[in-house]
Amino acid sequence: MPPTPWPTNRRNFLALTAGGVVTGATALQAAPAQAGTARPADAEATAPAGRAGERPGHDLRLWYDAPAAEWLEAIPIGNGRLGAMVYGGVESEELQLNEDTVWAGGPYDPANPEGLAALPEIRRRVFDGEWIGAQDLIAEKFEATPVRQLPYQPVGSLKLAFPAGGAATDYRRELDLTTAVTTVRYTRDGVTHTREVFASAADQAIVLRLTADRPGSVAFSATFETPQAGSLSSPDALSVALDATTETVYEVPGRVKFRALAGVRAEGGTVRSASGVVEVTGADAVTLYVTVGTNYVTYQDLSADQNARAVAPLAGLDRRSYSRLRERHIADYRELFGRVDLDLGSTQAVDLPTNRRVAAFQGGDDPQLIALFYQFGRYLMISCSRPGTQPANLQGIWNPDLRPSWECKYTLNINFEMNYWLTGHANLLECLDPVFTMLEELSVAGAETARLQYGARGWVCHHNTDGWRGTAPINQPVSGMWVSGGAWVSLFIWEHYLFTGDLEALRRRYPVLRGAALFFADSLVEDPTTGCLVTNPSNSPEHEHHEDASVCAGPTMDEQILRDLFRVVAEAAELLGVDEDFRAEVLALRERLAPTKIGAQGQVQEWQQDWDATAPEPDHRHISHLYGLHPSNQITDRDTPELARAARVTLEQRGDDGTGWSLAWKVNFWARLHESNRSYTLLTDQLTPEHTAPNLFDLHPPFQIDGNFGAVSGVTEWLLQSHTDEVQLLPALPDALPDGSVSGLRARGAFEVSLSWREGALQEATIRSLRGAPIRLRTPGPVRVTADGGRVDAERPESGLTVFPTRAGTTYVVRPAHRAG
Ligand code: FUC
Repeated sequence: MPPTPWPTNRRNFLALTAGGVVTGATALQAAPAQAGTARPADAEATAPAGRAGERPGHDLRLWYDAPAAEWLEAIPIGNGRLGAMVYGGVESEELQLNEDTVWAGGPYDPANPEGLAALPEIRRRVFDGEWIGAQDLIAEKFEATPVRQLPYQPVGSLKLAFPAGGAATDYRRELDLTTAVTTVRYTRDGVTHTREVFASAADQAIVLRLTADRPGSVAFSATFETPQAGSLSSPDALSVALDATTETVYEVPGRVKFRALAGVRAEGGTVRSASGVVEVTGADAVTLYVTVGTNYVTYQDLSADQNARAVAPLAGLDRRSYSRLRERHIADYRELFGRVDLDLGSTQAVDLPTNRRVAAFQGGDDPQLIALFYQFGRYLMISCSRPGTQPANLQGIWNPDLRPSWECKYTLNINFEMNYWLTGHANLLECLDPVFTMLEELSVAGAETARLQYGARGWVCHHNTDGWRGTAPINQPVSGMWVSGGAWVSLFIWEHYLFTGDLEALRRRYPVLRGAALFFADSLVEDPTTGCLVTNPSNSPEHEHHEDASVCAGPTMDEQILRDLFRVVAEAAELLGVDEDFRAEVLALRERLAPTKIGAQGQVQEWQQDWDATAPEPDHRHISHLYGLHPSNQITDRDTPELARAARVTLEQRGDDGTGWSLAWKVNFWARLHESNRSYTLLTDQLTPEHTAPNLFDLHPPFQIDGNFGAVSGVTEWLLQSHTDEVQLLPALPDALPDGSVSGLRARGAFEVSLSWREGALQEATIRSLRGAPIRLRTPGPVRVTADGGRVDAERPESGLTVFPTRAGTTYVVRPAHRAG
């Protein structure tokens, strides 16, 4: 057996869990640490747009029988950086465009230099229960300057107008998730028109193709419109250009400049461009491509030439035929999308347009809608977060408004992390890449905030950041004064390591993780009542413990996040053979964190004091103190049964209503508690028109993409969990989904997992070991394991737990013991 590349052994596991102290419960923080490499996906056959899916009832298309009348009916496409919402009109077409670096404002440093002097008094007021006074002082002296971060901005729209004509018949528009191509087709005046649009990462453009079944029938005029201060031009006879600068109305004036180009390549007919409008008449077919360049290099640097960047992709676009551009796009997309296949069964409902399915959805009558929603979430992730792009903001990359809700920022007190939970299990780890780049940037920007406002080393980021990597507390203290945003996001560095075993990536990113911990090593303070080390000031995200007061010391979530952060920094330092002293220091700090407590109502206590019963909003959407249950592993029914029971009480108290993302978090929470049917019901609540738009965007409301991504994470948790030192198969399978299969999931420990089930029981699973780590496999019943045609010797310490070593590259077949041959 090859050497194990990571510390999976129980000794290590137990040594690192000794620090958690829990009132009335055993505090085990399971610490699976594992290894592996990404597998290139096998390409699947292309299903031509407009035809039936490859497998009946397994059609991964969103489709509609009318053009989009509004933005939430339009179809999102994206290549990670460029996004468009495609309306699919008959008289006109609109591609509402985004580029992920188009933010209002410009480089600025919001750290408040008055903060440090005010900090001792703020802390005193918090410890003395003068919360409103503390918040007043924070608002006066401790908040960011300016106090609001900047909004993410739209580029504008490319608009096509078609010649007048009769009514359209046989209209259909669709998005094929297996190709990431959207198609519009209709017949008008005896001619069938077809339009395909996709956003190519391979060729860095949005590509639109117009064809007709009668020669010479493609005609339109095209131009840009923008809400920004911009101008139109016709740089040559075949293209139009939009040049603009983001709004200047904010305290940080707009300095992002961009150029959008639309170039036309017609087959037959004539093309002419003048005064920013391009006209095509009598063509057989037209390929039109849109490129966008901006001057944004990094959050500190706007020195790029937007014109050169918009022009750069044109050479490749001009050289390639449309079918080649399409092929390159599909091959690139499928490398990611094609890894996971999910089949939950299907009914007649699959024949309905997607918007009508959402309106009619009741759960079991349309299980395929759950699979479609799942794969749509994976599609969105691939479309808005790729190596080299900005990470997914509150709306991914899709935003038509100058003043979007919550500025369309990166909100770190739940939304941003939820965006990325799916990346491990749903096998899209490459999409995490922009998060790591952002973390590096935050570790620089946040070092200034740490130094100026806390007199601390390391780095800090509060509850939001923007395109300029603002890290100081913003808005009102009740929401903005949360200190653990950066710490939470930095844990993705460790998660990536658990799923891949990529030690070199961990080595590169370790300084960021270390810096996150260093900040708390310098800024934690001793709670005068308990002697524990606590954050102060902070809050339990956005939740008031008393009327108008949320600021407090040591909210449970902070202490849980730091328990994880200090542990993983210590584990990483040990693995990398670095920082022996700091390792000892963080482990000692970890011992002194406040434990997760159980309150008088039997609930998980949200704050150090048992305020839960009287807090003014008992059904608040944030359930931050259950961070320990999900995404962390500090609360499990096996290792901390009292806390798991208390988590149930908390979830009952909070109730089953909420925003889209809040429902999605509850799907994950109940799955972790193995309450499959409750989890399922919450997902079905999410999949109703209140929380799911006709185009399947999740609604807070308004549109917020975290709910889409959180749901993918939750559905995966029904089928596979790996947050403890075990890989669990079918840990929370809902009764409503008795038959199905999934392939290509990934588990911590670097395993690729496929499985099928019938009548609610595991039929077969295959586990491919990517790094040769040993596995502790938990199954619903006893299983036998074979590999290379022979039986695998396994230990069975208890029923349903099978433990065996693995070899890298070997696939293990797992079958119920009673059926195994
Ligand atoms: C947090 C949440 C809100 C919203 C916003 C973007 O502030 O409390 O519900 O999701 O982020």
